[in-house]
Amino acid sequence: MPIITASIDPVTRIEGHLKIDVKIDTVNGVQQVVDAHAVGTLFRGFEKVLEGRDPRDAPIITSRICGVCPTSHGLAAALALDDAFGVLPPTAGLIMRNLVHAACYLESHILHFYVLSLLDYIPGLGMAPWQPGWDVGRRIDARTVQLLQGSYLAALEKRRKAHEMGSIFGGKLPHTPAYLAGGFTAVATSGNKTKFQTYLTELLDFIESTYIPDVEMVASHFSDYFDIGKGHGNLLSYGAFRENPAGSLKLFQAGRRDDGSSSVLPVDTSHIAEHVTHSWYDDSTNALHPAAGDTVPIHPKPEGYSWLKAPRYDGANYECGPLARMTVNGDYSGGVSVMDRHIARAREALKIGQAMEGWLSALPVGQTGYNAAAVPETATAFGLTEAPRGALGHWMKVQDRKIEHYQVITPTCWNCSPRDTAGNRGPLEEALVGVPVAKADQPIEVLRVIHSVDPCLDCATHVMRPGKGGKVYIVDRNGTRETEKTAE
Ligand code: NFE
Repeated sequence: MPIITASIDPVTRIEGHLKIDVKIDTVNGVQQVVDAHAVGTLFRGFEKVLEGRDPRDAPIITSRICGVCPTSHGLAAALALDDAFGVLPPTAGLIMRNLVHAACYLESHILHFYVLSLLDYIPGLGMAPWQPGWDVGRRIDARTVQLLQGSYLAALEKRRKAHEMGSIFGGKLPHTPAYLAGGFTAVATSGNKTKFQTYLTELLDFIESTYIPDVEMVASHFSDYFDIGKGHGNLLSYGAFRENPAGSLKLFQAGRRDDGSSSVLPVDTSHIAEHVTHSWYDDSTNALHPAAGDTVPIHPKPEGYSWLKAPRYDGANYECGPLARMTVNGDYSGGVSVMDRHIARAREALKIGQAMEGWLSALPVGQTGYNAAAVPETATAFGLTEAPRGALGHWMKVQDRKIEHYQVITPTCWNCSPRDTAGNRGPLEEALVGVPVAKADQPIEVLRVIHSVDPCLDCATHVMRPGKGGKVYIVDRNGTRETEKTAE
């Protein structure tokens, strides 16, 4: 049989726009994926938007990179500003940074399992937009499917409540304006602490009584997926949720774990470089550290096939996300697979929710959340944290009190990166190779692997192109309209 090429474009039930091309062939009598390309189909120019701006704008602007992990970008930018301004938050600010960031994790993890992944395993409700859909098989009995569909509907409400909880201190979500250099804008009252606890109790109950059992239920019917979708097997975490201002204590420790090894290696970000050989960026920017990297789009380009760059650590591929965090931290000891990712993510939600209770009770009432600091004349700084989907870094240079240079490496850039200069596949691409496919025209097995890494191409890429005839206004940095033209 000839090799079949299947394109899933766009991949649905993810954030943003991802295209996956797979080659399917029969090997040893099993029809399976033999090669894969992950294509980020949109350009994200936030780094260029930031150049020339006041550094204090960075948390506000970068949180617009994405609607599902805006607090992570706000926090990463604020950490870079702490570093640049030479300031650390007071206890109240540190705790509120954690609580609002953690609220976003709960929202994101619940959303991911129920809304983005579950329908790879059970049919959706018998109406649009759930039908028509791909054939997901009938491994789970009708009564259990009905229970899971009920959890799906409950999850819609719970994830909204997670956002409402975060907005108690964040002011609003998804794009809270509360993260800033030296801390956080809010001041806690005993009333809003109690309100936060009420939401948290309800969400913890849902995670314990519904989310974790539902994931385990699905895993018990799809136990073959503990052996599917491994990829390179290397895991990376920057560590997250500081428990003291300087960050020497964290809920999740930083570290790397290489495939086949049980030892946790340190993370030294000077070993990170972004490859662009197969990305639509100028080759003169290849294999640079993010502090020196640039965003120079070149499209088309002979070897290019994605707007994502390919971050590598000492030239090696690393997967990041809840499984990496939980494994590196010693909280999870399974393997690397589709189901390990789902189970680690659910258990992480519980661990974070329980930690939130401790942070909330330690949150001082009536105390300022930030320490003021002046914008420095010059600085070179970075902020590292973990977004729900994994390792997130912002690198910044300040010159004449303005941002001269900014680079962001998102978790999805690690996970969904294209091939690097050496030709090695990115983590998701590698995880897809060997995946058995029953029906090449409905490769649901491929979708299960893609969804397990929870891609967010919004974080990785962005562009807006006006339709023909659309009015384009070019606005200078002071907000003054300079020119107007008609798009062709
Ligand atoms: Ni748009 Fe994000 C998270 C970040 S993933 S969701 O989590 O950073 O690239």
